[in-house]
Amino acid sequence: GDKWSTAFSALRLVTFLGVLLISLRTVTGDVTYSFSEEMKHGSIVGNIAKDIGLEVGKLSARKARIDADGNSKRYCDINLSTGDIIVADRIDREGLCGKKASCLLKQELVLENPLELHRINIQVQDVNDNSPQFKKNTIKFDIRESATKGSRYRLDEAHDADVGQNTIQAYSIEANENFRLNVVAKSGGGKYSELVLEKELDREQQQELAIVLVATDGGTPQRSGTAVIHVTVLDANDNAPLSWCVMHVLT
Ligand SMILES: *[C@@H]1O[C@H](CO)[C@@H](O)[C@H](O)[C@H]1NC(C)=O
Ligand SMILES: [Ca+2]
Ligand SMILES: [Ca+2]
Ligand SMILES: [Ca+2]
Repeated sequence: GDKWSTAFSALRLVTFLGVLLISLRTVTGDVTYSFSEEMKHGSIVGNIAKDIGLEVGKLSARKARIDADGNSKRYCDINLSTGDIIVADRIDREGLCGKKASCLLKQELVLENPLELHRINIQVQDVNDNSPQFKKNTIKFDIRESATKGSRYRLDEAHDADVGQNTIQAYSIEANENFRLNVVAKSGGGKYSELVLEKELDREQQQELAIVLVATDGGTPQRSGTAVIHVTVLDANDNAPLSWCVMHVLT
């Protein structure tokens, strides 16, 4: 009936407007480049004229320019005499994509007469520009000399803003008499480490220990970060009142 034909005309209008919008924003194929973050201003990402098959001489006449795609910033520029896409603003993978394994930066090439858009996808490659870092420079433990061999002490994790091989791959401690390091892989990815008591502590011999803890990434060149583990050895007698208390409650 009438309702149906009205609905049908409305649908046709919407479709028509949709087609009109699409044709106004003709996107003629994407161009994808793989490019490292942190390259200096003016570095060449690729040659867009060659990649879309447009004569370099036509770039100026068609007012070729780079626009940001969506709400991203404009990171690139075009050299109208060569057709090269060049870096115009710092591309920082960490700032753009954080811990995401893949980082895609979208820009757009705009040509006029007739209007034509080419999407430029830049797959931003990580560079090892961050070192592992511990939240605190010193990690403190008070350990009683009565602590038994095999006792474990979990250490703070270090953080590295890079991804993949460029993030933390290993932890180590400097050689010492009392402790070894155990590295534990977390179920959700990442690693933490713990001190394991290998030789029991003796307060008479040593009241304090300082052991350097190192976190290293797997980048080239490799980067590392350190923290110092301070162990204060407490007298075994210090826990006497506590065990007396426990005994007292138990009896
Ligand atoms: C464009 O490229 C030419 C040739 O490499 C160079 O001489 C010129 O300085 C470049 N222009 C810009 C704006 O980068
Ligand atoms: Ca960076
Ligand atoms: Ca990085
Ligand atoms: Ca790193």
